[in-house]
Parts: sequence; C-alpha cells; structure tokens
Amino acid sequence: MRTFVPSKQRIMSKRYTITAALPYTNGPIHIGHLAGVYVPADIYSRYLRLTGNDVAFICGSDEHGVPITIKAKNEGVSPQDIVDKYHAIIKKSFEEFGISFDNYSRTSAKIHHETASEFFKTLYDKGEFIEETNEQLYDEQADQFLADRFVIGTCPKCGNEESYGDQCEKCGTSHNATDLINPKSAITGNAPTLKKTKHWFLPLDKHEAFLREWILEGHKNDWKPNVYGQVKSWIDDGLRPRAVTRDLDWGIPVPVEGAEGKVLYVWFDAPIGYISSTKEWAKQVGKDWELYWKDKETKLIHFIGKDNIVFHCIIFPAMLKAEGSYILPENVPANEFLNLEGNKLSTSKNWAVWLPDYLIDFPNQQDVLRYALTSNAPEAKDNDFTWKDFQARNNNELVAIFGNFINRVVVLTNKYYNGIVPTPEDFSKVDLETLSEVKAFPNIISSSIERYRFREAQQELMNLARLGNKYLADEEPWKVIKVDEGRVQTIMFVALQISSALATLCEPFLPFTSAKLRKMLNISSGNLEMSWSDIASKEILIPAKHQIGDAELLFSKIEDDAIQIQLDKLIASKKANEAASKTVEPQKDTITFDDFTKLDIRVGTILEAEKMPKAKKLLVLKVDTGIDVRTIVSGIAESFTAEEVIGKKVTVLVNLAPRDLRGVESQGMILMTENAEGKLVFVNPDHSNVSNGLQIS
Ligand code: B3M
Ligand code: ZN
Repeated sequence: MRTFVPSKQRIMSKRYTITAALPYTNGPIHIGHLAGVYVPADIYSRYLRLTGNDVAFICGSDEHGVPITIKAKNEGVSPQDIVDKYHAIIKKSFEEFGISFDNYSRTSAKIHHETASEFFKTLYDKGEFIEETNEQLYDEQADQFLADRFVIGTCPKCGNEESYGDQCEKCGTSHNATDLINPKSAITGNAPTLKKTKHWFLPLDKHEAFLREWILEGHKNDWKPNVYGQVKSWIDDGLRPRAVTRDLDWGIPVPVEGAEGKVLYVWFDAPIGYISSTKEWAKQVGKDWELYWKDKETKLIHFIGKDNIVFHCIIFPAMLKAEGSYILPENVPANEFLNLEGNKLSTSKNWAVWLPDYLIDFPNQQDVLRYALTSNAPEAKDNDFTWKDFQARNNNELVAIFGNFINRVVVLTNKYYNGIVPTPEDFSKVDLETLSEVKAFPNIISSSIERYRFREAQQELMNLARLGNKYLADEEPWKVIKVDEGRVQTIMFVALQISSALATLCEPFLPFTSAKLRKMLNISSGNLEMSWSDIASKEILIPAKHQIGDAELLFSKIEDDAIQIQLDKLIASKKANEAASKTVEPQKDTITFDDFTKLDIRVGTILEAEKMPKAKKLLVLKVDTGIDVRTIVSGIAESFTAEEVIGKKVTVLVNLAPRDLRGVESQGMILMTENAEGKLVFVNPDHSNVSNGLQIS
C-alpha cells in the first residue's frame, strides 16, 4: 500500500534561499559530496522552481582555510594556484553534471572579502566579540601557529587520535586546538609549544539560551533526528567561546587595528560566502539580495554533510543572530556519509569516484549517477556505493522500467499513428482509475520531497513508470490492434498521458532525461509546457492530434566490462595504498667490499619453463647463463605463467650454492623485485642486446 502523507502546508509561491556547502578547492568533487549535498540540494531546488517558487540556489568555492594551504605546500605551488585550478575544475564539473545553481561564486572574490570584512566589523562594533590574548599551539621549527588542520591530536570527547585542531571528523565535535590531547604539528610532526597571541572570540555561551529555544524547542519535530540529536548533545555539553581569527597568511585579513598578520577563521568567512554569492547573483539578474537573507517570509535551507552540522546549526546562526538583521535557517537537512565498496571515501587514498572522471567514462549518463546516488542516499545512516549496484539500478530500473515504458509508447504511437496522439474513444474503468492514479503522484512525490526524503520520492516516481508498464502489459495494445483499433486509440492516449506526467515529475531527479523526453513528446515549449501542479489539475496533459517526435532510447544498458574498468581502478588504488603503507625493512648487517665481490651476477636468458607440480609458487627454469645452461627453481609462478617467461633476459646470481627444492636441484637465483601493485618483476636492466654471461658489478 502506498502511504500518502499530505504535507502540512502545500507550498504556495514562496521565496527560498537554498545553499549547498561550499566545497574546499583542494581537490575535485567526488560521489560522497554529490550524494550528501549537491544531488539532494539540486532535486529540492528544481522541485521548488517547478512548483512555482522564487528560488536562489547558491553555492561557490571555499578557498580559504588550512586544507588549501596544506595542498599548496604538498604540491610546491601557491595557495592561489591551487584555488584557481580546482575552482575551475569543480565549477565545470557541476555544470556538466546539471547541478542547477543560480550562482556559483568563490570566496576569493572581491565581493566576498568585502562582505565578510563588513560582517566582522559589524559584530566587532557591536561588542559581540571577546578580545583575548592567550596561549596558542606553536610550531617552533616551522615558525607558525598551529590552528585547525595544521595540528592533529587526540579528541577530548571520543578519543580519536587523528582529530584536527578545530574539529574531530570522527565524532563531529568542534573544539579549540588547545583542547587536543597529545597535539602534534601536521607540518613537522613536532610536539607544539605554547605562544601568546591575540584573538577575537565569538562567545557561543552567550547565545546558548537563544539556541536552545530556537532549535531544541522550535525545531524538535521538523529537523532530521540525526541533526537535532547532534545539536542537542553539543548544547547540553555547554557552549564555549570560539576563536574566529587565526594567525595565518592565507585568508581574509582581520579588518580591525592591531590585527596585522591575522585572518578570519575559515569557518567564519565560508558561510558568509552564501551571502556574498547571493549578492553577486542578485546584481547580475537585477534582484534585491536582501530579500533572500533578511525578509522573514524567505525560507533559508542549508544542504550539508554531517561533519558540517555544528557550523551551520550553532556557529553561523549565532553569528547571524548577533548581527541582528538576518533570517535563520528554516532547516538543515544534513546527510550522513557515503562509503565506496565498503570503505570510507578518501581523497588521499584515492578511494573515490571523481566526478570529472565519471563524466569522461560515462558520457551523457549524468542521470544514471544521480539516480543511483539518490536510490542509495545516506539520508538516515551511512550507506555504501557499489559499481554493481550502479549497474543494476541502471539496467534493471532505468532501462527496464522507465526506458522500456517510454520506448513502447513512443514506438507504438509512431507505428500506429505516425506519431500523432490518437483521439480516445470511451474510457474503461481501468483507464479512468489509471488516469486518476496518475493525478495523485505529484502530491505523493511532493510530500516526500518536502520532508527531504529524496530516496522515497524517487521510488514513487518509478512507481509511476511501473504503473505505466503494468497498464500496457494488461491492456496489450499490440494484440488488441488486430481486433479493435478504436480501443487501441484509447489505450495509447492514456499511455501518452502517463508519459507526459513522467516527463515533468522526473525533472528534479533526472533533468537530462526530462529534457530528452519532453523533446521526444514535443512538449518542451508553448502551451504544452507543464508545471508540477498541472499534472493534477489539467484534464489532459497531451492532447489528441498533437504530433510527437521519433523514439530515442532514454537509457542504455551498462555492460560488465564498463563496470570492470571502474573496479580495476579501485583495485589499483588499493594495491598502491598497500604498497605505500608497507613498512620499509630495516637495513641488514654491513658486509665488506670483499663479501660483495664474491657475488657473481650475470645476464642470462630463460630457455625453458614449466610449472613445478603441486607447488603454487614455483617454476622450474632452464637458464642460459653464458657459462652453461642450468636449472633454476624460482618462486615466481604467482606473478608469471611459464609461457610468458620463456625468452626473457634475466639477472642471475650464478654462484649461489645449489639447493634442493622439492627434489629438483636449483643452481642459482633469478633477481626479482616488486612493482607498485605488489607484483613480482624481474630486476632487469636493458639487457635485450647483451650477450649472456656478462658480469654485473
Ligand atoms: N568547505 C566543506 C567541507 O567541510 C566546507 C563547507 C563550507 S560551507 C560554508 O568539506
Ligand atoms: Zn571525536
């Protein structure tokens, strides 16, 4: 039974400011970012536009903060080089993926520096900060204060040994760097000392009563339990003043006297980035930005991942409240994390599916990834993305259900009626029931979307496609055509109504498919353009005598080899990580030069090779050493077949005392090493034109 929960207030035309977390410009976007933040935010924004609301969907690059500086240091370039590079990559990939931001700005933009400075100044002038000189962690060797990701230590709350100075990614707690147990500099690895420095603190404790009332009492029932629970536990633990300035040289200079060499804390300036991006947009389109941030009727919604909850639910609201003229978020529907093939996504371990790579490997298949990510969205708990699931979602759902239905409708309409929507005769009971069921879908899907249940909403969308398939399968127009042509006109008319409804209702989830389908049905412009509510209210969605276009496949099957390529990439990452994390063996005891000269190493050629019976690792080789042809037993059978080593030039230790291996006397040793993936390879300088027997010294 489908449950239909009518939404509390059907959205009439309202103004919305929808923000999506500003990605750090220290790497490209991956599927974790997409599933957690950008796909749900895009579904929501597209839905709100389709339902006739005034929407500003805002984002931009987060270009300050320690992650950028660290990346720049690692790559030996300037922070500006890093942000320019990744801002361009991120912006382009979002566009290609169809994330429909109204504006994508960047925090290095002049308008942002001005807006953030002004914001700080306003709070400063209002006396909302505490100015305090106290001791902060300092790395003597690097001659630098250690804030945020420059320091790693044990989280005082959960015991995670890899907590950052400002936040523990394991338990989400945000703290001051001096709270860390056993802190270590991320730059030199040294234990920091303490050094006095002046900073400005936002007294969160002062805002505690307001936060309690606004969130704990005001949003108990409409915020997601994971978000509400985290916020409650922080407030219950007691809030303390948080420094909003840093001793760093990358960021927005603190705009007051006596603050030379100091910048705003990245988490102070980044959320203000939502405001500056809105300003930038409003200027371009001739709107008043203040309506989107200061009008009480505007609804502000932040889409974020769970590690950003404290900043969006406590710190930023406290800043907005302290400033005084801003609205507060209506909701912060944070998601949990997405894992990949059972392991945590990791940039440094290259355990990720990168958006720019996906767009190259799966051209014109943006909607498949959107669909798979939404089907499996980490809305209430962490979830796992697997390539097999991705393939199955495409082949068994998009191709077999949605695509199959549309294809049958369009092909048959073209075949029977040259693509002209037929005039229906009398509707049967089933027809009328089906048409009325279709009309219920907009509300059913709305109800899920408005409660931020995007997986459920997308399932309902697929139920509409299922309804269409079932209708065709039951009514069998391809059989009835032989006996009752009039009836088939009615069946195809009904099926075309379902197709038109799908074309609009799928837009938030599958925007490329929607555009393609609307074009196919020839309803993408003029008076057949449809809003969400038209589906329930209009008697007819696509009229008789309307000419539709040719059939085109909406989705195509993804074969095993395309999936294997992706799995192989992950296997390569795993092996490279294993190799990198292997401990380096300590050096053996010293030998004398005389010891060394005793080794007689020669170039040889493998003439014959065969597997040693019942030994997984051993090959029995006949090797021409230039001195003689001899038998050598070598433990390389897991890396090479016998056939592939025949004819290979190798490096042989020829004066190793003979040894008996499984009844075969081995007279020497082939020198081997491992490649990055842990596979054995021959220690094999370029010997191709060298005669066997050449001595190596
Ligand atoms: N740059 C995203 C992150 O934690 C962070 C979001 C800022 S939103 C104002 O990766
Ligand atoms: Zn922790």
